[in-house]
Parts: sequence; C-alpha cells; structure tokens
Amino acid sequence: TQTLKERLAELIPAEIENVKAVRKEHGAKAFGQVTVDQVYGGMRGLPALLWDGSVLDAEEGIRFRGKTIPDCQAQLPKAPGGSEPLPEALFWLLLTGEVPTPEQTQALSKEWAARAQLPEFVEEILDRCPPTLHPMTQFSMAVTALNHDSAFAKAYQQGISKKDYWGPTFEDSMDLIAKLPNIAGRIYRNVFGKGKLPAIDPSKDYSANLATLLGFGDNEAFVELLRLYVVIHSDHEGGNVSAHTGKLVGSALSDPFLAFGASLNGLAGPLHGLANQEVLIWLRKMKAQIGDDISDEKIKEYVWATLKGGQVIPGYGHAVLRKTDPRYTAQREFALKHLPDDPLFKLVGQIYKIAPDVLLEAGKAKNPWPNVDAHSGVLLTYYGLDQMNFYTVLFGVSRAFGVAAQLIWDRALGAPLERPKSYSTEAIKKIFANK
Ligand code: FAM
Repeated sequence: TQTLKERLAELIPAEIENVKAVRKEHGAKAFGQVTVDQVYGGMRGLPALLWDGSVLDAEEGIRFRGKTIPDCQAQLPKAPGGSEPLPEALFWLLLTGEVPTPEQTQALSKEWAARAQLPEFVEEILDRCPPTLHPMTQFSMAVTALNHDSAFAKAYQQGISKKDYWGPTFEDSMDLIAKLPNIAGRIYRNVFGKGKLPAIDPSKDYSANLATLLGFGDNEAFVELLRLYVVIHSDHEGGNVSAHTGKLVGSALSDPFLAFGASLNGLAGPLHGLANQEVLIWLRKMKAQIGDDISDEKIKEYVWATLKGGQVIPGYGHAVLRKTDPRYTAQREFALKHLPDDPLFKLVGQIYKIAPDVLLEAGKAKNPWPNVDAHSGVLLTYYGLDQMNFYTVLFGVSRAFGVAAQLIWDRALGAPLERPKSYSTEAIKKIFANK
C-alpha cells in the first residue's frame, strides 16, 4: 500500500509546475482595489492567501478539496461498523485531493499510534501546571515544547536544501498530530482528575484512542461523535485566525510545533475557537436566569439583554459565512440521530428559531446564523464531557489537521516569508486627501 508521503512526493512536482504556469500567465494581473476600510476592518474579503486544501463559500460553507461535509460523510472511509468519516482519511484528502483506500486509512491510524508517545519532559511540564491554568494555555505550551525534537529545525541547522523542506515538515506534522491525543488526554486528566492515562492502542483509529485517553472510549456513539467532530473542525480555508497564524509563523521557517503553538494561541480567543466554551457558559447563564419554563419570549428577551449589554451572542455570526454553517447542520443531524430528546439539544434548536431574527433586527451582524460553535458543546456535554473550558482543546486537536496540511504544502511550493504593508492614519490621510 502506497504511503501518504510517497503519494505526496508524486504530486508535488506537478503542482509546482501548475503554480509556475498560473503565475507566468496571471502573475501581474490585479484582483481589484483594496479599500481603506479593509485596512481598518480586519482585511475582510482581502485576496491575500493561497490554500488549496479547503475553500469557504459564504452561502454554501466549507468544501474540503471540493467536497462538502455530506460528500465526505458519504465518500471517506469509515471505521468498521461506523457511519462517520475517519479523520485519517480527511487528512489524506486535504493533502492529496484524493480519497484514500481503507488500507491507506488504516496505515495512517497505525502510523499515528506508533508516534503518539510524548517526551517525558513534556509530560512533566503538563503535570506541573496548576489546574487553574486554562487547558488551551497548557496545550500551546506542550505543543511548542515539542520543538525540542523537530526534524525540520534539525535539518535546517544541518543545511537542508529549500526544495527538500517539505520532507521534515511532513515528519514533524505527523509527529504533531500523533502526539495531540496524549497531550489532550493528559491535560484533561490533570485538570479534571480522571485518573491515570491509559496506553494508546495501536489497533484502534485516532478518534477511538482520543476517546479512550479522555475516558470515554467504551462509548461507541461518543467515538463516532469525535470522528465527525475532528473532520468538521479540521480546516476552514486559509484566512481564519488559527490557520492564518500557522501559515504566517511557518513562513518564517519556524517548525510545525512553533507554528501550531501560535495557531492555538489564536484559537484560544473568544471570537474564534473559545466560542464553543462561551456558548455553554451563555446557555447555562440563560437557563439559570430564566428557570425551567424556557419560553420563546424569555429566550428572545435574554438574547436582546446580551446584545444590549454590549456582548456578542456566542455561536452566531461569521466573518465569511452568510448562511447557517454546514458544520452546525452536520452536528444537528448527529444529535437528531443520537440524542433527539436531550433538553440542551432542544434548547439549542429553540434558540436557532429565535436568535437570527433578533440579530437581524439589531441590524449589526452581517451574518445572523449559527456557526460551528453553537452546537458542539451540547453534544460533548450529552456524553459526559461537560468541562466546557476543555472544549477548545478538542477544536485545537482537529485544527492541527488543516494547519499541518497547509504548512507541508507551503514548504513544498516554496511559499515566501509573509510581510504585508502597514500604514499610519497620518499616511492614509495624506494619500487620500485629494481623491
Ligand atoms: N452577536 C452580536 N454581535 C455580533 C455578532 C454576534 N454573534 N456577530 C457579529 N456581531 C457584530 C460585530 O461585533 C460587529 O459589531 P461592531 O461593529 O460593534 O464591532 C458587527 O456585528 C459587524 O460584525 P460582522 O462583520 O457581522 O462580523 P465579523 O466578521 O466582524 O466577526 C465573528 C465575525 C465570528 C467574530 C462575529 O460574528 C462574532 O463575534 N460571533 C460571536 C463569537 C463566535 O461565535 N465566534 C466563533 C466563530 C467561529 F466560526 C469560529 O471561529 N470558531
């Protein structure tokens, strides 16, 4: 069975030529103007990054190498007896644009299980953290510390040729992804006191091992949820904060551990990955304030009160999407299948009927619809993983797939150091004074 690295080595030369041809023919052409508002407004819609792994359409949502989430659920290999796509197959797809065979998928599971062990000093760093140190901070510290054994950093010191950068980047990326379940599991057990970490089972797939390390491995429905969860949170084109950060830091030839550690610090922001924790906190506060008789009217009042308090409705809105996030829909369908009568699931559905109209009436948010975070915590809570300040760690485990895939392709294509131009307001006033 051909390995992922062998298949990638076959694909890279043709893609280098493809990019050369596109730049030769179109390189000097302009997308269009950049407005002053885009400079002040967070670069919304600014054509600035290249990434082939996934593209986000405002109306339709994410496509992974052209495939929607339902396409992936239909076409990607599953675990024996499972119905959700395997993250191993998603990683193969992100990197190659091809669907791997079940054998190739299984080989990835084994490869990651073989590379899963953490260096002892990283385990000690995690064990020394006070439980009051946020799980995301611990996560980023451990990932950054893995730089200690980076193949890329070592190769660079030994004078590797630029055309070979992608090889050690691939090796570091495989080690990174493989080691995340042990990091996440160790943090979870340290912070929430769930006993000794079990060993990785080399005969199990990535999600099954992750579930076991968290203490939920004997619940097949939870393992299936993790498979879906890791697939849908993996990549969301190149411009979201965690993907963009990883790409930028990697462009300085910082190795994948340093680059993904930076991504995690971006993901830890409440407007990005931490939103899945914020949603649960918001739901809990709403339930505490309203009590058990949660009528539409009371929910509407609570949503308005949040907005009037100058806070955002967590789990709603998006910088690109202008429709309900298909990652929300995929989770809703999972819930309808596995936990249709769960009260918290029903509450999320009730809010879905009310919050968009309030956001539309408030008139500020360009997208009043729910995003991926509106639903994820409800599913994890149902299965007993109800420690919400751990949720973004799971988001981070998944996002490593997209960030690592980008880093490998950036090095393969010789992506240069990223260095956009900044302006002062004084300069902007001068430039546009007479225009
Ligand atoms: N609740 C209240 N106000 C919102 C809002 C929401 N859910 N979404 C946007 N707005 C406001 C936004 O704060 C801005 O107000 P100001 O002009 O006062 O700053 C205005 O509407 C225009 O913003 P926008 O252009 O519609 O959205 P942005 O592209 O600036 O921001 C988000 C996009 C995701 C940061 C924003 O929708 C938000 O804060 N959502 C709540 C937090 C959240 O759920 N984040 C997770 C996003 C998810 F995709 C992820 O990355 N995991």
